[in-house]
Amino acid sequence: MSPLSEVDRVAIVAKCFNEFIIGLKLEFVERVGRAINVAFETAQNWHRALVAYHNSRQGTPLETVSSSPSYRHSNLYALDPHRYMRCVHMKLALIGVGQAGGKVLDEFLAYDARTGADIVRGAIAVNTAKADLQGIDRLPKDRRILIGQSRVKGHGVGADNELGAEVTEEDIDEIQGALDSVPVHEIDAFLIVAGLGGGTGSGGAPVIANNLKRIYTEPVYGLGILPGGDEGGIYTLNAARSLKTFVDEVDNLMLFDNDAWRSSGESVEEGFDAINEELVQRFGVLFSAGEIAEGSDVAESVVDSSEIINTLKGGGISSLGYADVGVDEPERDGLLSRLRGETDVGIDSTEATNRITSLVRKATLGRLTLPCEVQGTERALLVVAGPSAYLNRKGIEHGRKWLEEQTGSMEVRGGDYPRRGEGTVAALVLLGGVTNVPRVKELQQVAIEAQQNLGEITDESEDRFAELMDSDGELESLF
Ligand SMILES: Nc1nc2c(ncn2[C@@H]2O[C@H](COP(=O)(O)OP(=O)(O)O)[C@@H](O)[C@H]2O)c(=O)[nH]1
Ligand SMILES: [Mg+2]
Repeated sequence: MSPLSEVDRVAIVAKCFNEFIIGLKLEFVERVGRAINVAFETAQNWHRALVAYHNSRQGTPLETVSSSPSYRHSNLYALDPHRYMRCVHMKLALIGVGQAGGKVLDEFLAYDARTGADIVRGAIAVNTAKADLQGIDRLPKDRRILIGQSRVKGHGVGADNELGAEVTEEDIDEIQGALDSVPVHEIDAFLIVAGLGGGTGSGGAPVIANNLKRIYTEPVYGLGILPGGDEGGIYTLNAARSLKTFVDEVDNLMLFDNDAWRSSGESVEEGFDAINEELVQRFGVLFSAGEIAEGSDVAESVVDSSEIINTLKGGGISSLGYADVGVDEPERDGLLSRLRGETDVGIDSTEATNRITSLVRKATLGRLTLPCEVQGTERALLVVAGPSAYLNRKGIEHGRKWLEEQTGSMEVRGGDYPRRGEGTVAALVLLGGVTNVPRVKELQQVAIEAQQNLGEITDESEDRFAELMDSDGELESLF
């Protein structure tokens, strides 16, 4: 970090004051108290954005910084009050491949609609099965791309992932054409979602990742769903082969294991709906962390998209943990109430600290999207979300340190995500680059056995069929 020059400091103060006045003017008509809050927060935010950007540029003069195209394309520009400080959170182009990919994509769109998170800046669904594409409610028709029509006539590839990969390759131009309408300058990353046990998603997702990596500079992430153990050998074999391929094509592969999330009792479809909600709640909190919506709280150390990108940077496989607890949302704790000393009324700070540390433990040691050993994780990110009065800095720091001990990693980031309206404090733990994953080892083992069995069964049944048709040379074919 380089120190700010005197000129820069003056420029920042001037700009902040300017925003303060604009904020005042904007809101004066409504209510003076709210105006001061908004102006104060705006100034704070912009100040933070400029200083952070200045530091990241290592001393580039501020004037050059604020007018340069790279600043305008940076996430921090999104904090600029002229854009009404809309977001520093992750903005994604989402590509759902196959049936599971399409349904999870749909659930992400539902999450955005419900919370106003605005994660998804572009979305397409790709499938070989026409019926599956029709089932995606929230995506416009022209964003649903049917591939492989000449080969499978809209009926899907069964669970043949080699065929899935082939037809995706053949129709890659059509997929690319649909992506041309995605505003790539607005996104931070691509996210390709697919179930790895089937045919289309399993085979197609790695092909699409490979293509995106060749064209764009933005990171390409995968979100892969592993099949349940009871789905059978073919699904396991598909998943193991797809996993091996997919992980090499993406910048990071986040995994969700259906086997660990199986819910009993319900039908498979209802079960999947419930699982998809759980899945999207986790990834939704992760990707919307850093969102600063109109009039929201301002935090001490807000997580932003660059921290997620850095945690995912080293590649490999990642897993997510999550835990939350209900709390009463306090009234807005803005400047006026702070001046009146009302900020923490009713919120005990020791209690807030303990709440957070216990949530971090629960999130890490409870059910992860991909069950794995936490020890040996290369990088981690802790996000604590909730009303800002509950986001106690000490708690977050304790949680982060604990996570450092548990993972043995030197690279554990932590921060808060102030948000209102959910009525919860939540801890989200992203384990980037997990190395000790018994489930993956098991999957490979079962897949190898399934592959051998399949080979033997094919050989055997060929023999048996030959025996069945054998007439000791007494009968001749017609031609
Ligand atoms: N979590 C989740 N998994 C699903 C869903 N639908 C299918 N799957 C899983 O995804 C795998 C692939 O199935 P599917 O997506 O239908 O295959 P595809 O259409 O050929 O890509 C299966 O092995 C299931 O485990 C879903 O809605 N949610
Ligand atoms: Mg299916």
